[in-house]
Amino acid sequence: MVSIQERIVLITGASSGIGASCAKLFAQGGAKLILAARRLERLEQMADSLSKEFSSSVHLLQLDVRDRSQVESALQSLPDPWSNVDVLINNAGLSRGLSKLHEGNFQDWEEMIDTNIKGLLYVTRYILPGMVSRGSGHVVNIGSIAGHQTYPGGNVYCGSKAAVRAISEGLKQDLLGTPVRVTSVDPGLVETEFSEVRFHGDTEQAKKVYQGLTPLTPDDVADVVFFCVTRPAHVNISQVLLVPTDQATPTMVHRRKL
Ligand code: NDP
Ligand code: 8X3
Repeated sequence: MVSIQERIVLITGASSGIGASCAKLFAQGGAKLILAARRLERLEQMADSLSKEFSSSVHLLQLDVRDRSQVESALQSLPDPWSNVDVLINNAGLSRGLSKLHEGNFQDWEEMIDTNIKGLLYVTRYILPGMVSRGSGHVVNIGSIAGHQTYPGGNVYCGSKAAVRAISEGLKQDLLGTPVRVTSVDPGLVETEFSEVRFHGDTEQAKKVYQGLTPLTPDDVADVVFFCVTRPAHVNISQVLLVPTDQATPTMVHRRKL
């Protein structure tokens, strides 16, 4: 395992779920963290607990990845000790709704496309040139099983994650010949705020998604991300599809009777 000590790790969507778990695991490994999300209070609480628990150095960015000029000014004005990002974890993302496409909501579509695809591209575009010119770096994109197989009502969300998958592949091709690595970590069902966001705050409907099965935890996904990042420099874990044992495909899940 290669040490992550003192390496600068930028995590988008660090205020919750998989991003928050990654922050904790990388902090434990001694990394210096740049944590980005829209909910600054959440990030402040995390920074506080990470610096108490692991004496971590943390730099916070209140950032909406959908806003290109915001992304540009935040990432191009990173203070000196933070400007050479070693690891970028493109995790910020969301689903909205589960409607049939012909009944879909335009605002939901735009939110998903703007966050999951365009936001990921904006952040990557501003961070990657530094990695290429310094000759080191690692980009981890959080995709999804939904980028491999589409499910009913998943239309635009699945499309956005299929785009992430294609973008990860394209990045690998474009970076060939440089030492910069690209990994796509594609989980199945993970119990986070994801379903609550998908169902616009309907917690009952969200709970049903995980009822009777044992989903992945955000820590399970963070473990995989950490593993990929800490391989020796000549090893690139290109893609990982991880699902709960109770899940075979997006729609085939094993639920126990409650
Ligand atoms: P959460 O809802 O718990 O976390 C999503 C994170 O993304 C939050 O920190 C949120 O922060 C951030 N985010 C959302 N929109 C924006 C934005 N416009 N700008 C900046 N940050 C944003 O869900 P998960 O942890 O589950 O999701 C993380 C990633 O994992 C997503 O890309 C998701 O698609 C993917 N994924 C999730 C799976 C699951 O079953 N949960 C399975 C497969 C993939 P804030 O609201 O503060 O901005
Ligand atoms: C999240 C996985 O299948 O619940 O990306 O949409 S799924």
